[in-house]
Amino acid sequence: KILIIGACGQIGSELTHKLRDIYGVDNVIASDINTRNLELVNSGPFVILDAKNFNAIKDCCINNNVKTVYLMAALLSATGEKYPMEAWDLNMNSLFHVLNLAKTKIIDKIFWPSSIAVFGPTTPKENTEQRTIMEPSTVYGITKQVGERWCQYYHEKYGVDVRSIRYPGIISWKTLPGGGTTDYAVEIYHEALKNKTYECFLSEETELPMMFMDDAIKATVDIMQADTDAIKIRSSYNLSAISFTPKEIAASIQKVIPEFTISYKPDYRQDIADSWPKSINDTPAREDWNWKHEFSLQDITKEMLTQLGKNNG
Ligand code: VAH
Repeated sequence: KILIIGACGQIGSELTHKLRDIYGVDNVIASDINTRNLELVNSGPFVILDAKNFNAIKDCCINNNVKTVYLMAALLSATGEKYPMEAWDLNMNSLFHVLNLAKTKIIDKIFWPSSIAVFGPTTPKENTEQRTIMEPSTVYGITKQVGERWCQYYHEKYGVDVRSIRYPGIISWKTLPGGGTTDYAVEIYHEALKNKTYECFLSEETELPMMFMDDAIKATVDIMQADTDAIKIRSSYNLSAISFTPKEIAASIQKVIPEFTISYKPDYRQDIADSWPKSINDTPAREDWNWKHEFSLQDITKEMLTQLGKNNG
């Protein structure tokens, strides 16, 4: 069976539905620290699980014959700057717990998300390579860089089959993101429909790598279904789709909602965004396990406004 830790989150909730479509509802156990996402909680097997509690995760895996774990729980970049020690505690200890369950053969396979946040201000910002300077300046980025090192170590030393992707900013409409710097790219659609205006917490020229949720979920499923010898990188794969600035996403919205306006009021998240790449080179993922993205910014804007428009009646 499959266990998803952090299933109530932005990616976890959609990943749960996708994995249930593929493997069957009863074969995918969703878990989270609380039941904040009732749609998800009521959609199939769900357990309350603290990602920091090794014995709780171990018992859940043994009692339910779980062999694959998707660890989607983490404090993201903006929250991590407010609560550094909590971010270190959750992001690192949850990873150690699942790596150790795999080392002791209680589980067989792990998916663990990394992020473009592993790159820092000294990383070349255009077409950022898979292997390059990595001096992350956020707590979240530090946890992801160190986490990648541990994943590769456990694979090489103990044969653990852990697979990882450096997600860019993810845009989706089903579940709100929480505590991310790229969250502006989700908020803007909600505000465009509700108020026809948005005050952006990043400056208009802040270019960041982004991806629609459907592409991110496809990549997650694809890397986990790939033959193990196709996975040549056991730290984490760069993954790319598109890059855009707040100015560009606003323009794509104005094509649909001409009266939409945007203003800019950068806050503490501007420094985080400025430390990240503008675009990512994901050639290894495209070569090793045939990754390719599908959604353009125009596709994303159409899908977001259509789906959110339906939700708002
Ligand atoms: C964040 N959405 O903003 C996450 C992600 C690359 C961004 O890691 O922290």
